[in-house]
Amino acid sequence: MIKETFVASDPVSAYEQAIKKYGNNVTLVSAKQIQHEDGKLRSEIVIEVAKNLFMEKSFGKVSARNTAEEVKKLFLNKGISSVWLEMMFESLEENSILEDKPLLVSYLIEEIDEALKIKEEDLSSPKVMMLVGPTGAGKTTTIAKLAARYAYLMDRPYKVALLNLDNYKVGAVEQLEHYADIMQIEHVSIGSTDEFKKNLERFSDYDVILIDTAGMSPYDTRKFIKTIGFVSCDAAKKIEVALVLAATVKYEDMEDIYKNFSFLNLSSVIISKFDETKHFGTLLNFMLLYKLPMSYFSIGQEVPDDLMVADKEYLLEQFIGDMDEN
Ligand SMILES: Nc1nc2c(ncn2[C@@H]2O[C@H](COP(=O)(O)OP(=O)(O)OP(=O)(O)O)[C@@H](O)[C@H]2O)c(=O)[nH]1
Ligand SMILES: [Mg+2]
Repeated sequence: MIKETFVASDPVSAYEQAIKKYGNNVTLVSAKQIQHEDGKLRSEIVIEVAKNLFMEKSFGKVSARNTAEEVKKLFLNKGISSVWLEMMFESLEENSILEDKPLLVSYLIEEIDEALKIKEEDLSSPKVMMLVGPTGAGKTTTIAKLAARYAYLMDRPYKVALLNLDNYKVGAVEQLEHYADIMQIEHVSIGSTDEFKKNLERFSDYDVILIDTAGMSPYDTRKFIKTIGFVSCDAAKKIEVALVLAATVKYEDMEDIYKNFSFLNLSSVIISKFDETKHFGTLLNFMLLYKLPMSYFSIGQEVPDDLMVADKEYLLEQFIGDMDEN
C-alpha cells in the first residue's frame, strides 16, 4: 500500500479529492488541521491506496503522453506529416495503446497500410496505358520493362504495341526503338493527334498499347496542352494514364508534380528509382495524403528485371527498415 496526502480547506473537500482520484478504493489513515505558511488553517488527510492503483493514477497519464510524443516524433522524423499523425492520435485519445510503444508503432503502421491504395494489374480486357511524368523519371525504361513483362513474362504472351509521342528529346525515338527491336515488339513514332487516333485503331485488337510521352517539368505548359490533346482525343478505348514518380523527389516537388499532372486524370502512380533511396517516409506521406493507387515499382535500371507490381508490404518493409536503424 502507498500513503498519499491530500490538502484542502476542510477535511470533506480533501477526502473528495482522494475519492475523485481513486474512487472508493482508499482507506483513511489520518486527518488533521495544519497551519499553512500564509497563516491560514488547512485540513490534511492521509489515505492509503494499493500500489498498482497509485502508479496507474499518478503516472499512467504521464507515461502515455511521453510514449505518444516519442512515437509521434519518430514518425515525424521519418517524413510522416503532423497533419496525419494528429488525426491518428486524436482518435486514440485515452486509449491504453498510447502507453505501449511497440504496439502504438505497429498500430500506426497498420493504419498507413490500410490507407495505401494499390491498382491491381489487370490484363483481362485490352488496355491502353500512357506513361507521363517529369523529365528523366524513368518513363521510357519502365515502358520497355512493361512491354517485356506483358509480352514474355506473364501467364501467357500478350500482344503489345508501343507508341511514342516524344518527339522533343534527341534520341528519344531511338531509345524506345532500341528496346522494341530487341523484344520484337511493334513500335510507332507519333507526331499528331490524327496519327495517334489512327494507330490506336490500327492496334485495336492488341492486348496492350503502351504509350511513351515526352518528359515535362510541371511548369511546361506547352507540352502539357499537347499531351492533354492526346489524352482527350476520344479514342475508342479509355486511355489509362500512369504518372511515373521517382521515390527520390522531395515532398514539395511531389505536390507540384501531382497538382499539374492530375489534369491528365491519373489512374495510377508508378514509383520509379526505388533503389536510389532508403527513405520512404516522404513518399508514404504523399500517398497517405493524396490516396493515389500505386501500380508498379521500378527498382533499378535493368530491363526487364527491375520492375515489380506495386506491393504495400514491400514499401512498408523499406519504411520500417529505415525506422529500425534509428
Ligand atoms: N536507379 C534507377 N534508375 C532508373 C530507374 N528507372 C530509370 N532509371 C534511369 O533513369 C534515367 C532516365 O530514364 P528514362 O527511362 O530515359 O526516363 P524518361 O522519363 O523516359 O526521361 P525523359 O524521356 O527524358 O523525360 C536512365 O538512366 C535510366 O536508366 C530506376 O528504377 N532506378
Ligand atoms: Mg523518355
